[in-house]
Amino acid sequence: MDSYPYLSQIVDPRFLHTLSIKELQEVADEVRRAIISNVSQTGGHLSSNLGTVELTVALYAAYSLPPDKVVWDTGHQAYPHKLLTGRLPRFDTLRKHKGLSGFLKPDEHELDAFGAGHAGTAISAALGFAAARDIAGTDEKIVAVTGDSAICSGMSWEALNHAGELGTQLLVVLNDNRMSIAPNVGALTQYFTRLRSRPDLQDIAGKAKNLVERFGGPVERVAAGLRHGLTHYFAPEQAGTIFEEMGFEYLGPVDGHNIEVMVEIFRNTRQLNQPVFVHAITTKGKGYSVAEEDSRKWHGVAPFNPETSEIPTSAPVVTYTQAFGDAMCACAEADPKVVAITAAMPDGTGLTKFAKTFPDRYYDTGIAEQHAVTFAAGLAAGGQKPFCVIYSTFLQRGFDQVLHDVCIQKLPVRFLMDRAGLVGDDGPTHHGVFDISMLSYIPNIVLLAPRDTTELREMMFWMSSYQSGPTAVRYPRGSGDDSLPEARTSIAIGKAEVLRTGKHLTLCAIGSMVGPAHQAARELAADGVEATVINARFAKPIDFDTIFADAQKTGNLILIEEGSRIGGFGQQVRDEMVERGLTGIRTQIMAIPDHFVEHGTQAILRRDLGLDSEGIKAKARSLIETGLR
Ligand SMILES: Cc1ncc(C[n+]2csc(CCOP(=O)(O)OP(=O)(O)O)c2C)c(N)n1
Repeated sequence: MDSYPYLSQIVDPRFLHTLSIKELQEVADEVRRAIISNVSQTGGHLSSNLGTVELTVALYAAYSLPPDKVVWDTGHQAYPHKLLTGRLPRFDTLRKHKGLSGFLKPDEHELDAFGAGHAGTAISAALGFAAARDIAGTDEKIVAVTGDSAICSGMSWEALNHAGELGTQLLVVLNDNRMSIAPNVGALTQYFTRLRSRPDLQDIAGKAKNLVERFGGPVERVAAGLRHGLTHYFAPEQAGTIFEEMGFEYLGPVDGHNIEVMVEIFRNTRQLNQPVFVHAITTKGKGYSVAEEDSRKWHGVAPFNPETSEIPTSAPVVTYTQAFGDAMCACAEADPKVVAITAAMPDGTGLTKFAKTFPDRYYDTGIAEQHAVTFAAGLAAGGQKPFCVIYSTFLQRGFDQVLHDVCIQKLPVRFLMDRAGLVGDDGPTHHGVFDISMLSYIPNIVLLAPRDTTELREMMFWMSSYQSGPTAVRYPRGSGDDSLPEARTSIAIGKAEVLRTGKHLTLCAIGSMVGPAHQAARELAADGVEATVINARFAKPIDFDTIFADAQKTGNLILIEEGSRIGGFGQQVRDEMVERGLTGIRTQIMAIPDHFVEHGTQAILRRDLGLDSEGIKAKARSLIETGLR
C-alpha cells in the first residue's frame, strides 16, 4: 500500500477534485502501476485499461461521483474506475472466485452505475439514466464512455439517434484507440481516421469553454440535430461531424492522455445541458511498451512476468478453438462455397488462419452480431455456405435474427458457438449456458455438441454438407478430453453414440460433459457399478429411442449437460419420457440451475455445480442407493 500513496487513500473519487494537475498525474502513474502489477498476477484485460488511465482520472477530477453517473461500455476497460472508487485493497482478488469481477457490477460497488460485459450498451443505458433524472427533476450529470469498436454496434447508433432527439444532458466519451481486440474494421473506423486528421480543431479546451459561454445553463430540449440539416453528412473536411448532425456538440479529437487538457474539457462539458460528444484519442497498452506494440496479444492476458513480459505457455494441448480453426480451413479447401463470418473476434474464435488463407471468403462485421447473423442468412439465400462463428454468449444478441431470418426460412447457415458452457473468470456475462435452451425451441434448426475436438471436426464436415436447414454446434472453452475411446461411429442426424454399456445405470451426457461422464463410469466400474455412457451428440433432434432403450434396461437415468436446466437437454428428454408414458425409470438431471453463475475458474465452477466426474459419481451413487437391478 505504501507504494500507492494517493490510491491507498482514495475511497471517494471526489477526492480528486482537491488535487492539482501534477498530483493527478501522480495518481495516474499509481493507477497504471497498480494495473500492471496486479494483472501480471491475476491475468485480465491489460491493454484496454492502460489506455483509459488518464481519461478516467481527468473525468473523475471534473465530474462528481456521486451524484453523477458514468456508464462504461463493456466494462473491460474500467479497472482505473475500480481503483479510483476504493477497490485497491481487494484488487488482488480481481477475476478470482468470490473476488472482484473483471467487469462492472452494481452489487459490487454503488458507483458501478450499470453492469455489462457485452459491448454496445453504454449509450442506451446512460440515456435511460438521463431520462430518469429528467423525470425526477434532479440535476446529476450522466456520462457514457464507449470504445471505437463498441460504438460501431447497432445499439450504439440506436442510442445516439434517440439521444439527439431527446436533446437532454448526456456526455458521450469516445475512447478511440483505433483497435477493437483485433484492428477495428468498417467504414466508421475510416471516418474516425478522417476525423483524427482534422487540422482545424486543435484548441478543444478553448472550444469547450466557448460552448459554455454560448450554451451554459439550461437549453431548450429540441432535436438539436436538425440545427445543421443533413447536408454535411460524412464530409468532415468541410462540415460538422456526423455527431453534430445527430444533435451532439462534438469536441475532438483530443489527446486522451493529456490530463490537463482533458480536465479542462470535462470541467466545461459538465456545465452543458445538452448532448455532448468528446472524441478522445488514446493508445491501447499505454505505458507498458510490449502492450503498446502488440495490444492485440495483450488485450486479455494470463498472468505474466511484469519485468520480462513473459507469458508462461501451458502444455501444448489442442483446444477446441484451434481444432475449429484447422477444420474451418479444411472445410473451405474442400468446398469453394464455404465462407466464414466473425463479429469482431477473429483471434478468439480461431479464424485468424482462415482470414489469411481465404481473405475473399472471410468477413469481420465488427461488434455487430445481429447483422452478422442476417448477413449470413443472405449469404445462404444467395447460394453460399456460411459458417457464422460467434461465441455462445454473444449469439444471444442475434436471437431474433436466428429465429426470424434464418430458421423460419430454413436457410442453411452454420452457427459455430465457441465458449459454450462455463467460461471461467469472465463470469456471468460471458458464460455460454443458454444456447441449448435458446435454440432448442426454434423449429428447423439442428443443434450439435461434440464430445472432443476430433468430433468437432467431423461435425463441421457434416454441417458443411447439410443443406436442408440451419445447424449450430456448441463447444467449450479449453481443450477436449483425450481419454475417450478413439473408435467412432460417423455422424448421422439425430443419432447418439453409445460409448460403453452397463446394466446398472445410464449416463447420457452431451458435449463437454461426455468426458466427465465416461470417467465417472470408469471409476464406478471399479466399485462394481456398471454404467452405460451415451454421447448424445444432438440436442436437437434428440435420439430418444437410444436413450430410452438403455434406460428401460437399467432403470436409472442421469442426463448431464453444461447448460441451463430450464429448457435444456435433460428437461426435453424427461418431457418426452412423460409423453411416451414411460414409467419405472428413476431420472435425474444435472445442469445449471436457474441462477447466474459467478466468476471463477472453470474447474471450481464445475465442481461447485457437480458438473464433473466426482459430482456425477456422487449423483449416480445417490440414485442407485435405493437398489440396483
Ligand atoms: C456483443 C459483444 N461482442 C463481442 C464482444 C467481445 N469484445 C470484448 S471487448 C471487444 C473490443 C472492444 O473494443 P473497443 O470498444 O474499441 O474498446 P477497447 O478494448 O479498444 O477499449 C470485443 C469485440 C463483447 N464484449 N460483446
